[in-house]
Amino acid sequence: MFSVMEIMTEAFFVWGQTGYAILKAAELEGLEMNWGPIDRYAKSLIKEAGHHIRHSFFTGIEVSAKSSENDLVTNIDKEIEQFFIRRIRQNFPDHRVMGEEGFGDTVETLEGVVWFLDPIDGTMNFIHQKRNFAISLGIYLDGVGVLGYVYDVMAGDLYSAEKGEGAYLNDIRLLPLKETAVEESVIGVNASWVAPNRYAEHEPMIELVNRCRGTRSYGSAALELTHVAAGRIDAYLSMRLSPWDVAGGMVIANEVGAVATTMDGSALSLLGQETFVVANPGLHRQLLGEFIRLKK
Ligand code: 2AM
Ligand code: CA
Repeated sequence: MFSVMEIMTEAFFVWGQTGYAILKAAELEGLEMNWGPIDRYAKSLIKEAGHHIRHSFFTGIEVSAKSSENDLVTNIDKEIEQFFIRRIRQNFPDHRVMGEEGFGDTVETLEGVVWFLDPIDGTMNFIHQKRNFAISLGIYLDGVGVLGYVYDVMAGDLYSAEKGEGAYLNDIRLLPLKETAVEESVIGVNASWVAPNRYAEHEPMIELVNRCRGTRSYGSAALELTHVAAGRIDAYLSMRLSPWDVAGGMVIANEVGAVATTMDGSALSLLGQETFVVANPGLHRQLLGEFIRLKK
């Protein structure tokens, strides 16, 4: 049974600005924000965008370099971001969007509702493998993650979560994480961070790689977060991720009891590039205590 608020909010998708006025009036009357209709709308946008991405393999993909030869973007990344932003602005004019390709808003504070969007997380996989990439979307209210989505486009798997309501892979609820010691853990880590790098001492990372049960590297932070949430790997760490890489996946991982922080143990600011580590609570503590030594 739909609540009055849900019916009014749904109407707003159909009536555009008129519906928006109704929604604002309802908010002003002190009704609590109901995320159900936004959740359904976000899922429908993601599915439509996924269809467009899969179709792009038949129509052609133009690749260009951004900051370096290894930092790639395609016309599809840009088109998908513009598709989301057009729809979000049409239906939620007072929400802001932070997107990787720069078509969204310049977000310097997290007040209100912010959508963090990576239209294609794992662009290199998209280009080279034609799989193992995702649409990543997180919807935050005043800096708190409320809705999170990671859509594995080629597998057709949608990971989603609403704060306090559990995390799902399609219709299947994900189970709470189990604690694991390093010796019985599979760690998601890119080889770059085991080689000398400017962010963290690599010697303890070598020890981590030697002591853990195994390592994996999937090339999409959003998907690696879902692998942690689904218990396929026990931790994922990276020295440099952007808010749109992790915002959606963090809502999902939080719902199964994972801890996600920067490598110095603080909450992510979600306002710029940061170090990142996510794991079950005990392993997270062990990683920070024994294996991560940040350079000054
Ligand atoms: P992307 O594909 O959206 O660029 C690869 O290991 C992971 O790190 C991907 O999630 C990738 O996201 C992200 N990534 C790659 N280069 C990055 C950079 N310069 N800053 C932040 N994240 C980056
Ligand atoms: Ca991207």
